Amino acid sequence: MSENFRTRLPDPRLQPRFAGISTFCRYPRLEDVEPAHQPVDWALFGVPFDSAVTYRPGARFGPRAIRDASQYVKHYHTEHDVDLREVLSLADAGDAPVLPYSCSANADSVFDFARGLADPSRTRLLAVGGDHSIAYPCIKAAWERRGRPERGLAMLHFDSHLDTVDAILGERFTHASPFIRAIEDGLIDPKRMLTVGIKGPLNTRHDLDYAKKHGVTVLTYEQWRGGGQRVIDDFVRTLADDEAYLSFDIDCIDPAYAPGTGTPSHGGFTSFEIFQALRSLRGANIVGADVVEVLPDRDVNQNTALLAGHVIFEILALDAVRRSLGTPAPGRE
Ligand SMILES: [Mn+2]
Repeated sequence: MSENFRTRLPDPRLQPRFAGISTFCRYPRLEDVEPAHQPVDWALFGVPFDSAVTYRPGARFGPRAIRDASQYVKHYHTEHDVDLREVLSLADAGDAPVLPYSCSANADSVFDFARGLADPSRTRLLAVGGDHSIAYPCIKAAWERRGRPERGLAMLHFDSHLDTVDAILGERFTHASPFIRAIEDGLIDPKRMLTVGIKGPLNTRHDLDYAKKHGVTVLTYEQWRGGGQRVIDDFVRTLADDEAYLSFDIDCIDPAYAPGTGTPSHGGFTSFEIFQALRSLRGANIVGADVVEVLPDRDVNQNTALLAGHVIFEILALDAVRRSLGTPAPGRE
């Protein structure tokens, strides 16, 4: 085991990947991180909550399935030429305490857990859902941990859906509402929000009105295919060092590649294309993230959970490559 690794991981040639207790990507449990590697740069945690869904339930089993599937996620990124272990101290902080019988009480519980986790000023958080409702308390925690920036965080959002519905059946904290709540609270700046991957039919022609009225940049999957990558490139260039939160709904990927999700619609990113799109965010200053909506019971082969593990790897690699290129990260100057 090399001494200059910031994350100490079991050697797969000495301890096979199929043995031992599963953590995300085999990262150490937060309480097992040695003092030299604290505070950790990123703490991952599960949020096994799916009571806020509008269609298929089952995302509460996402964190466990992703921990299991991600045992085979390795650590050297060939395209970015960065080894996550060398640059980042990474840990699995377990699961947030969830309250499955109330969407709003659960949001409070997840926020209370996330706001104080590890070192709030230096450790960034990546939440693994759970349904997309869990993004709201996680965005709120990221905003608070970054010192409550007045104009809010920038937002990079991958999804089939806008998730800016005001209320469904009287509930305001469903998985269709995290971004309207975050915009209302000033946690994110809609004028620095990019949503990528919208596809499939919507309920009405007015479903995009709220986002467009507030200045969200919306890039449908078809637009991305038709040369829209330059919209992402321009957006990332304009953001420069602005602190951004990345929210990733696995349903932006085509159900042919990620069938295990709750509100599937066809005609989306292939797994290779989503890696291309994520890699193109290189340079963005990502201060918090989530990966949500994996329903392992809908995917007998667990491809969706493995893909989610790779998406987590891609997100962390963006921060690793940014730091390894010498761009100072807040809290680590
Ligand atoms: Mn969503």
